[in-house]
Amino acid sequence: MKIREVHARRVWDSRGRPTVEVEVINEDGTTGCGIAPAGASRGTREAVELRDGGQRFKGLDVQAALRGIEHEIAPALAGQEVTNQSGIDATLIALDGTPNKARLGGNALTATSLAVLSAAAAHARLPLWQYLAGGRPVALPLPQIQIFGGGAHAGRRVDVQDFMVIAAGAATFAQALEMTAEVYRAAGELMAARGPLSGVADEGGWWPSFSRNEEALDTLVAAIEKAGFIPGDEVAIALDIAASEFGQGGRYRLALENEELDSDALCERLVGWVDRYPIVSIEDPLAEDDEAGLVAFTRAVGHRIQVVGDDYLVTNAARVHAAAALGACNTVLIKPNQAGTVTETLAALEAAQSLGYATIVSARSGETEDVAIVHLATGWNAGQLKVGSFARSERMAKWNEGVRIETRPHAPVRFAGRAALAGGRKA
Ligand code: 2PG
Ligand code: MG
Repeated sequence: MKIREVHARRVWDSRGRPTVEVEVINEDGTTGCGIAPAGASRGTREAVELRDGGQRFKGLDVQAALRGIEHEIAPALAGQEVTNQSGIDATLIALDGTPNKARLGGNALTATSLAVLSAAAAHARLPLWQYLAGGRPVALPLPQIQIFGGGAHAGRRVDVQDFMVIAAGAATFAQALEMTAEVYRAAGELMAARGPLSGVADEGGWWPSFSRNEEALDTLVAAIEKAGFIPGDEVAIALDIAASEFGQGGRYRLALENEELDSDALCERLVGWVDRYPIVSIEDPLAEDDEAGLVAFTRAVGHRIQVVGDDYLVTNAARVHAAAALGACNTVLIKPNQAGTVTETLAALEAAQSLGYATIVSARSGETEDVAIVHLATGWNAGQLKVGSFARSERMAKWNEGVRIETRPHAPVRFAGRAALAGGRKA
């Protein structure tokens, strides 16, 4: 089936900022849409977003990205076979012509590539996850769900970015959400009991009114217990330290504790947390430029917990191979807009799977109602999914989509469960 038309429009993300939506219309009239999400804590090697600059919307408008789609991408894609995702993505990469997609914009390419994928599934009259699975057995991902949001998503109120839970004891995706709903509510009650509740951070996690990073961990354990679950066994903790945000050149500044740590000291601090708290996963424990630190941390705890590369690996197959050769990380975060096309995203995921790394498909802090990543996580059998907290509809739309896939009539989809986790603590 050939593509007839490609259109672009500006829509708005969960932070009220402009973003790019692309609609692809096939010759048979079926259509597909894709929307670019936006990160706040970004790796330096991510595909670059094209933003207009200037005064309007604090420089974040996307008119140039829209023009590139209308004037260059749309004519190049018209008449191409919609199911030829890798060929179309190669066209997009060649048209852009830069190593980091800076000319046409990673946002323009991501939205276009996802729209083409969704139009191909629409033509096949299949839900996206099923189109991607292509008849292979797949499972619903194990969710990582944020309870407190910090770092760049909460005015750096605490240094650690994501305090999350994993309902390791859940037998189904729906049950994982049920368990998380109880923990999220219990955490909110604990926060309210300490003083005035001050709302939520960018991804819907409770605003982190803590005086130490460890106080957030203590509160999270208390919330798991208050909700009636056994910490670690039924509900475990996952962290995204997002260390590139407060560290560079092997020096890390913990603002809350008013301390400066070197790489070894931060590593030691985090290993101490792994010893004392029911943590099963830590993302970006050291900064993206601290490869030796990432190797050392993985050596220290990689047999016990997940060590997840986000800023460091930026959904890039070559970087995943290089990390594996060094022994850095054992899990890859997969974000389509870090790579910029569906094909490159899949290449990173397949590289991870071939090397025995676990994979987590992830949303961004700036999101929309688009639920494509739930389908990618399921159809690609990624094992895990991270989309922020258990509040706000740009997050809930994705959790609800997982429930729909799991409970579809007549042919329920299996749940990956705790087996999807890397590291020994999954058992
Ligand atoms: C991350 C993401 C999602 P951002 O660091 O993993 O939490 O944040 O989209 O701001 O990069
Ligand atoms: Mg991260």
